[in-house]
Amino acid sequence: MSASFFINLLRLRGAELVLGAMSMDVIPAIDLLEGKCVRLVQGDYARSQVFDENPAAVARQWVEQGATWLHLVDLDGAKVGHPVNQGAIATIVRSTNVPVQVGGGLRDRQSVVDLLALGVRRVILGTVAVEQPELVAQLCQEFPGQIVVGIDARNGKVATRGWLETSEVEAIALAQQMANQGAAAIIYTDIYRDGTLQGPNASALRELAEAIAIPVIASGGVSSLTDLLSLLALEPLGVTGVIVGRALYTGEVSLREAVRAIGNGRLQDVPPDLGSSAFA
Ligand code: AMZ
Repeated sequence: MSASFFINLLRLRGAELVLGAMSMDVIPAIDLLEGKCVRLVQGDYARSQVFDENPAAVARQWVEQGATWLHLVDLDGAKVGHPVNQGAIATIVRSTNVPVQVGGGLRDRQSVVDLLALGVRRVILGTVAVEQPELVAQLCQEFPGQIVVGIDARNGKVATRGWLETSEVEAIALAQQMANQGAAAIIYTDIYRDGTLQGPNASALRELAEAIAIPVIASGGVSSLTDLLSLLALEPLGVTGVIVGRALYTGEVSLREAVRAIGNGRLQDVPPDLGSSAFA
């Protein structure tokens, strides 16, 4: 076997490593209200719009179009304080083959255990991170890698209980505390931007990502491929994914294009010298 064979093999492995290390998850959001797939504007339950009566069909469509994760929110659950849409969630988990993360109404250990037993890969805790941080610490120990904290901010302060309340807790301080307690990642949502197609809050995301060493997933406001590309500047700081909602449902963003632009196997990461010689 020639030396050039091994050199080319090494180059390919290098490319794989680069591709593996540098890819941002584009995560479609499926918000569930009364078993249907809806979108709200700025989290306002009075401004809900039904996009599809069959969330499992929506989930399958996103997977077909290249989703590597799905983000599910039990909006009824977030409002009333316990899971409500488990039926729809179970159907989605059963009928898709990508990992699913779920938040909304998980306020005690049993709700978390029950969702994980359905095959949900990661759970998202919001309100309890503010109200019972010690429960989050316990759950992080019990389910390492599976507890993600959702920090939903209004002017830098954390909102809770379906975003119907705003606490005095600073988003950054809470993120640092949760990172120290073992959270696998922080999902940061800018409430004023959510469902409004105004673009993500890049400065808040930068500040957050610089303050913690665990991955940050951006959420809220994505309106275009340009918005998604702009997030790549934050990737070296640890922004590893982005949740997209309304823009996918209105067609402003094509999931396939988004994945091709910033997701797994994106073209800009192939090293320039990995030309035809490597494949000869
Ligand atoms: O849109 C809303 N009003 C809303 C929403 N999307 N309220 C809560 N949530 C989501 C959070 C997080 O993923 O973004 O529910 C989860 C937090 O729920 P809880 O019950 O833990 O606070």
